[in-house]
Amino acid sequence: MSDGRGVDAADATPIRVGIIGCGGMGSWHAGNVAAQPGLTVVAAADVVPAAAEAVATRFGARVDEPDAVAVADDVDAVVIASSDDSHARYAVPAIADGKGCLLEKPLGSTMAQADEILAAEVAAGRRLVRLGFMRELDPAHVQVAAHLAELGPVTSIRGVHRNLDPSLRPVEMLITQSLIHDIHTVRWLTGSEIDSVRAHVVGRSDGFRDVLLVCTIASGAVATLAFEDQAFGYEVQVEVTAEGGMAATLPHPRAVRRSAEVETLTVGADWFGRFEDAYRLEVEAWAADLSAGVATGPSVWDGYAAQAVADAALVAVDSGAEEPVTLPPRPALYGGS
Ligand code: ISE
Repeated sequence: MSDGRGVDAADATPIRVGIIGCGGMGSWHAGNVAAQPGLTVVAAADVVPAAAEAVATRFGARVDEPDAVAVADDVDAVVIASSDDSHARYAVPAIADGKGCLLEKPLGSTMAQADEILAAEVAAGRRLVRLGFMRELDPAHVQVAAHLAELGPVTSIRGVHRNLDPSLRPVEMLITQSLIHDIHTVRWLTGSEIDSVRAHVVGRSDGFRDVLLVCTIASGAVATLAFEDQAFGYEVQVEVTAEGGMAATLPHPRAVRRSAEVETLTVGADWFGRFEDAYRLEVEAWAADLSAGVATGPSVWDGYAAQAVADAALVAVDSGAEEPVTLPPRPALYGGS
């Protein structure tokens, strides 16, 4: 990204990619990066050395320290898939160094971390980050967006997001790590900001949690976003009503099985299966970004605006009231005035 090559990726020297954070998501992205003819994995870093070693061995890369990879001279671009609260630590120097970044969502665990990344990219004066809101690449979500373009203004959105997660996460993480996707989906499909949010948290007797967000949207529409942790499987659905009709993703985009008197649709266990195509298409789009020298797709501003909604939702969990979402003016870099 730093030299804005603008050449055909297949003919060019491969762009050298460092993977910062080699857990489940980082190693998944590494596989997609290695499959791109224009990209090559040259460095792998993780605070858990064995995780970095596994990725390095698989792709013939070197193991390095995460802080070093973010600014290494022989790394052109980075995938940042470390823990949420460390995204700013690696993204800020990588941006200052002119590296293209595929940065996992969210921008951070806190608004202060989101602020740091926004300030860094605004200071750089150009978009370097593609943020990992990969539902924008999911074929089912893309079809919903295409239908909505013909159905007129959106009046309401319902999102359902279920995880089958063995660990019990605090409500803060359910909102900043999981519901943040659904918050982004609302902004993306309506093209409008969320003005205010109410939150309802349901604890079950075994400690599992459901979180329901009710969002008012600047366009006048309303969104209800339901997240269920430790559910029966992994599912993400969105249903949108518009003035001219409705569009929805189907719950199970996989094959049906029929045997004597039984028809079965398999429910997946995690996001790697449900969003396999989206993650592959995301890295393909990122490779095109890197060879063109410009970042496209979900932006740092998208991450910032979604984080502001998550932040207001956390206030709403405690207050029980409708909480306003406050956003600074959108910087010119992201289409603001
Ligand atoms: C995870 O980080 C993801 O991005 C998944 O898409 C989401 O379903 C899950 O809740 C998150 O923890």
